[in-house]
Amino acid sequence: MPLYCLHCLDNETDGAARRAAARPAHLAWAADIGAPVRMAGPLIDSAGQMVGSVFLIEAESLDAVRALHAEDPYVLQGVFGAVTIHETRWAIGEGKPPMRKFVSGNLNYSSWSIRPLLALRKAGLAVAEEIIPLDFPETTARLKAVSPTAKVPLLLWDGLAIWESLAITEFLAEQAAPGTVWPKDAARRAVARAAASEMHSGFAALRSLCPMDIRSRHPAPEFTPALEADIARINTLWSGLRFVYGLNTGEPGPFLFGAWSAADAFFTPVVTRFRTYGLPLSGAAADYAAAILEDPTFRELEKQAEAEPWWISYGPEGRSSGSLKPADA
Ligand SMILES: N[C@@H](CCC(=O)N[C@@H](CS)C(=O)NCC(=O)O)C(=O)O
Repeated sequence: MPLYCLHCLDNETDGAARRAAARPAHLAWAADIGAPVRMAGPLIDSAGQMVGSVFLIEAESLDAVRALHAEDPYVLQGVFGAVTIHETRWAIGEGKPPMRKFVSGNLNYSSWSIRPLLALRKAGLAVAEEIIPLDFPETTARLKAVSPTAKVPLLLWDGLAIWESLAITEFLAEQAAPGTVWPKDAARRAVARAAASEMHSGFAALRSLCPMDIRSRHPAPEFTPALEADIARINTLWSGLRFVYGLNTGEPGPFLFGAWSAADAFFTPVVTRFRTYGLPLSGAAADYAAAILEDPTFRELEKQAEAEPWWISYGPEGRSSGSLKPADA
């Protein structure tokens, strides 16, 4: 929320008298104000007299803060002479509110966004979430305004902007309790990172032929050799990891490394693609996919994806523009 500084000097004729008369009403108004007042107090001259007021107020816009100021009993009673209002930023000082925000695309479609978002939610870190719907006319401008790559996901953490899903996930792991994002055990952690990296840089055929669309079901695309190779590798990888790590002691659970880890976050969009396009999975890989789809953190995200008002349809040329209704509605 933008922060505004209001610098208000009393009128030189009778400002002091008007201030004294309006003060109780002004203090009651200030205590009751809806918008967050980050700071308010008098301006004091060298003789110790109140000669004005200063405010730091969070508001949606300059117009919103002006409207608020117009209701101040000091304004209504003609206390002020010169008033300036400027937007400001809290760069230094104890009152600086933490600015932690995760910016994603629509949860239904933005597979790169939901990977670190799952890690963020699993870690339970206090970070606000914002969605920039993809493929609308204003999308690129909105992305460029916040992200150096004009892509999501993006993590804003106080003064830091972190892009790239894998880098965000690693940063979150450093903030979270050990074992919440990556496995505690060093060997498992190393292999979990390898699996997540393989996903981050691979499976191009699956990704382009079967775009993520969590809430919908589509016919399977033509099985090209590259798509078949991706499907085979995923079956082998998931079954193999479940065999070696999943059934092992230490960090038990139904996920790739037993307990949930960021490797599962990276493969969750892949699991949903298998469901959306009815792609073949067998044995332990199928059990793993079922566990992901039943996971409460995924279920919550799925509910949000189902409720999203934004739609994108995919044709042979790729994505169409976004719309507020499904293309076949
Ligand atoms: N390598 C990046 C990929 C990010 C990416 O491609 N994000 C897509 C959405 S899933 C995006 O922001 N596209 C921009 C657009 O659609 O305008 C990552 O891992 O974060």
